[in-house]
Amino acid sequence: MRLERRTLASAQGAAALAAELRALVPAGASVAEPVAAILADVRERGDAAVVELTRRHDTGGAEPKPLRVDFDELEAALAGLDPQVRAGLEVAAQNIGVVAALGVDDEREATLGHGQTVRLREVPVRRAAVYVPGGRAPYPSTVLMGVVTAVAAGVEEVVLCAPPGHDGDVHPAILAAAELAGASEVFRMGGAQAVAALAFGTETVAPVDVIVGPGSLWVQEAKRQVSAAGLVGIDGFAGPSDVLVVLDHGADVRLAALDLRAQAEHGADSLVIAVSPDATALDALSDGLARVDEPGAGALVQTADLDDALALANAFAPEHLELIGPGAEALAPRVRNAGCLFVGSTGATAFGDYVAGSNHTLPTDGAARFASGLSARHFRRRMAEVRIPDAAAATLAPAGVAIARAEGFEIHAQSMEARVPRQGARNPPL
Ligand code: HSO
Ligand code: ZN
Repeated sequence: MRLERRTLASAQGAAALAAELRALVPAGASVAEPVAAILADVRERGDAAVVELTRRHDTGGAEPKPLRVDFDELEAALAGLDPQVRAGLEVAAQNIGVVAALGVDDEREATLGHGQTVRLREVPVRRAAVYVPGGRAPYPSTVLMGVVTAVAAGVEEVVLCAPPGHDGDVHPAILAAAELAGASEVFRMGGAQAVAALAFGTETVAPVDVIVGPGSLWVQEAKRQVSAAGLVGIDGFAGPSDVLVVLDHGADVRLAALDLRAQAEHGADSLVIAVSPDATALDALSDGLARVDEPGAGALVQTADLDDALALANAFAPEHLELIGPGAEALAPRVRNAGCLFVGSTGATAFGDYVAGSNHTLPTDGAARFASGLSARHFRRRMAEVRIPDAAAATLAPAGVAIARAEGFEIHAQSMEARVPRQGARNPPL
């Protein structure tokens, strides 16, 4: 692992150092143009384009199996799953479901001073898709994070898609997890072509309202383009994964080292950072991590105190933030920007990756300043439902009419006035 040493002299330098740390993982080249071409191709040629691109990019030229996975294939995959893995996934699904249900807000209603009622209703989208990468390793846990959350949000049709490998099929662990989580349809497709099929629809794939989930730069760019085109909602842009661990004096360095290595297991573009006022802890980390095999890059940052460590954490807005050591609990309420916050020495990020119940599809690349981890809210929208009794119309109209006329909208004004009940008179005819 490549770990650089840095010092943060004062909290004022936090933003600049955070930017420098982000730059340790170089950004990928833009794929906007080729992705736009794939989107256009799938929009025009549907299934045929998806299958052709799958053959070219995913199956190494081999004929892919049919786009839609049959129900009995899903059942067989679940039946064939190692019982211990299945038991683990069941624990995970149960916990993810409980937390996802917290994201379903109660309806709220206000009766306002003029007598009208405005109810804020929440409705799930009808059909949503969860994208799961194929790549080096299949992540059944990511299937659960998306599908269980969508189901808990009340989505009627939850579609899962994942690219097939050279055998033409999706990894059985992904199929098993999809079945366990209650996906209604599974498609063998990946990359930008999968996102295109989900957004535009093809002969086999009905279009969806929302697409969530991690994936390659191509998948993320495709999601960005179809969302910018106003076709679907998305969860966000998933970049390289990161962790930042804040160690107080007396923190267990061995545990911190394991969590940094666990993050680095995700590959060469993962970013790992330890921040501490304790130079001895950082020295120990430096020694311990110099010889480990995991690829990742990152830094060990010394700060004057825990306050400065927190300033750096908030400026960096990590995907995963761990606070370990005696000062962790007191620091926690002051964290503003993190995808998911793990408080205390037992709070390994790995628990959150699998079984804690919190979601592991999180904002990366500093997006934790403004974005949230995947939750039921990504699958639900809010709308106001308005009722205006006659008496409210009478008292609201003068206010509304004045604004409408000031904006030059005479018919808006009349539309409100026409709702004001008149004593003994009828509304004028059309
Ligand atoms: N740490 C990853 C999630 C994951 N870890 C899946 C293992 N499997 C992104 O939060
Ligand atoms: Zn992980």
